Amino acid sequence: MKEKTVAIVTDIQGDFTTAKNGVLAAPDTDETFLAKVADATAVLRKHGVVIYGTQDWHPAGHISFAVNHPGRTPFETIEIDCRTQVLWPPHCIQDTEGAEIIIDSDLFENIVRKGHNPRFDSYSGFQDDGGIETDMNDLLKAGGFTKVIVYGIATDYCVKATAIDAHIRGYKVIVIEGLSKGITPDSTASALKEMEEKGIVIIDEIDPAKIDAM
Ligand code: VGL
Ligand code: ZN
Repeated sequence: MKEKTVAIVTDIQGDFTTAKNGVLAAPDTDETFLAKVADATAVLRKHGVVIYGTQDWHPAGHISFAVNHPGRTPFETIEIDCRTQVLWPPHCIQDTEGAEIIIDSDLFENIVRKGHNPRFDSYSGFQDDGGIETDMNDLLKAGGFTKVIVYGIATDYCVKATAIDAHIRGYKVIVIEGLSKGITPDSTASALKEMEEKGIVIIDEIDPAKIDAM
């Protein structure tokens, strides 16, 4: 029997893209990249892959925003309750334009929001840094999915955390490097290495035959 495959397209939101002059744009996230992601997603969908998205969805008082820590600046790292927290410019604030997903919403069967708890960051689409699960795993279990394809923004944060959490939960995981962009080159390279070492398959472009054969 053919295994059921879901693609989780992470955080394709204005604030993370150069195409929309995003406040936290990953380099090279221009219209060309967005078109490539949208086209590949449409191809996967035609091939029978179900498409899910994640959406970073923060309240204005979110713990990850440097402005909420007096004297701190974006991209600094601080320790909170024994967790390392990178501080970001305010981004993906609920109900703002920058939080909108900017590829065709008709592609998606489901969007899972994350990062709404002001006290915890949540790069992963499965759970936040406080260990509270989103609906993702229940939805995937209910749908009978066994394989998870992950791509989007940012390779070094959301893609990595979502792929690793899917792997931990027992799914076969494939990350598509060519459909993902990271925030910095160094953290992107180490994220790809870390995922590969865990047994996550990294491929450059979508390849339905290869995905089926896994
Ligand atoms: C993300 C930075 C800040 C991500 C979220 O999901 O990749 N990165 N918030
Ligand atoms: Zn965020």
